[in-house]
Amino acid sequence: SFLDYAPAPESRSVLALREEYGLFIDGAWVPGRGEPFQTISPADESVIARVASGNEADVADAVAAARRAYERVWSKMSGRDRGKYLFRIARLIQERSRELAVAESLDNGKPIKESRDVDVPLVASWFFSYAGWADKLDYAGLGASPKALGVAGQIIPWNFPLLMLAWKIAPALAAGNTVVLKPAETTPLTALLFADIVRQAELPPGVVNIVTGAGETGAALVEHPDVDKIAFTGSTEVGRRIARTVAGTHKRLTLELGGKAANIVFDDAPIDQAVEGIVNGIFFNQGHVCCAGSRLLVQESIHDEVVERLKARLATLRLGDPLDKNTDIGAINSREQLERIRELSDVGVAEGAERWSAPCELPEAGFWFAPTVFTGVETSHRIAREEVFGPVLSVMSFRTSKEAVAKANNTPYGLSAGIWSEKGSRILAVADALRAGVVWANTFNRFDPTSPFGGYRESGFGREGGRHGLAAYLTPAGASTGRAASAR
Ligand code: TXE
Repeated sequence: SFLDYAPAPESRSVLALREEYGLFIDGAWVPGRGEPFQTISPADESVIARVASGNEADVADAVAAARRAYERVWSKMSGRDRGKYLFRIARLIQERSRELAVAESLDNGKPIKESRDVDVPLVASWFFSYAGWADKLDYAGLGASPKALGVAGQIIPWNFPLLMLAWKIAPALAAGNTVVLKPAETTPLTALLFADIVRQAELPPGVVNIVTGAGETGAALVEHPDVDKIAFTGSTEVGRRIARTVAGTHKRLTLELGGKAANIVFDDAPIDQAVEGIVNGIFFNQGHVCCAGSRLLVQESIHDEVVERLKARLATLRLGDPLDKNTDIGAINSREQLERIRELSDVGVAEGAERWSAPCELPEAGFWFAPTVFTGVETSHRIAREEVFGPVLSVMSFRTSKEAVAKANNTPYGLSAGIWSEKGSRILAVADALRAGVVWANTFNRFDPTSPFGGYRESGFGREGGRHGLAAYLTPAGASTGRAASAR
């Protein structure tokens, strides 16, 4: 029957990978001066490729190339022409979508279903959306003829490697900036394939530069005096360090950091739909999602029923080979992250919460963690307060809307939240009272290039997406940028 139908898994043979990758600077591949590193598949720990590491001098070369490209070409080009390049990139991403999806799943460990149906289509939509903005900067909300900032330094994490690249590069280029981007050290592959796309699209050399490496490479980019803007997505700890470094300089800064989102289910919610939303909210991408619904708040009268249905649903999820089209739960991105998840999960048990893990067999090689649900969680428990960034859900209950809001807001973070209810008035009132940058109602983890995304408090500041995301790379006409001011 059709239920037995098992599509052939994707394979790395659709990729034409090189054994070694250099840095992409000024439109060309150059060797890095740092110690090269290997990028591995977290599903079986096999080596994918050797990747160059950029040191301070390499970062300086990349910034110089970006500055030249900005001054000589990109800032002189009309918005319409910049838009044409962005449209071209978007089309190339669509044409090469299968290859990009396989590369992403291989390097990151996420199920091919997700990279194929979520990540890569969103990447294309981000470039399409911002391509349309390139000749409409007057509508960015900063008055007529706003100006680009100059050279943007962009540092991204490993959970959505290509999508985070798109969130950073698309608005920056549309607004007329040039960029130096540093991918995360465990997932450089799709950024390197993107460099090929940049070449294929015949972007002027230096407009996009990709410098791979670890934290030190990122730090060199943050410290470089000729960078005008830093855009960072990653841990709160590194975000804080970057903010300190940038303080007192002319650099503009946006930070997108961690989260501990509440997913609130009221007793009038459509339960089947809510259970799917809870699963998607926390187990999508193995829970490596800054806006993951990691705290489930369920109204007391339906708590037991929701937990029971949730466990039954989790028992049906298939964990395994990220390239298998039937896989629902892939690999944890790195050994370090797996250790972090294990440690916090054990703390959960030690602090008195009840742990349940989905009954699935974990492969021997690679990094794996079964979908896990904690019940009996107290607001003081570490699993209720700290970002686990893995497939671990903490369940708590509440009686009234007021209590739900108080519990949801009881966190140092403020990135996202979800509400499940049939009552529109309740949804509006609760959404208004939640301190979160994004609130979903009867859905979760939905992204769109026209919606601003970003947080409050320790989740960072600034918005990405839509007009606000564009404005983050612009300055009003007449307002001199820090760099121009300091040059006078
Ligand atoms: O993050 P890092 P890690 C959270 C999540 C996770 C934890 C640690 O809770 O468990 O952070 O993850 C670069 N100057 N998030 O250690 O180190 C680094 O090379 C400049 C949430 O992987 O912040 C990588 O490119 N850059 C988050 C990027 O910063 C530096 C996504 C992120 O890595 C640097 C990722 C430095 N001093 C983790 N040190 C989210 N918001 O989605 C490192 N980097």
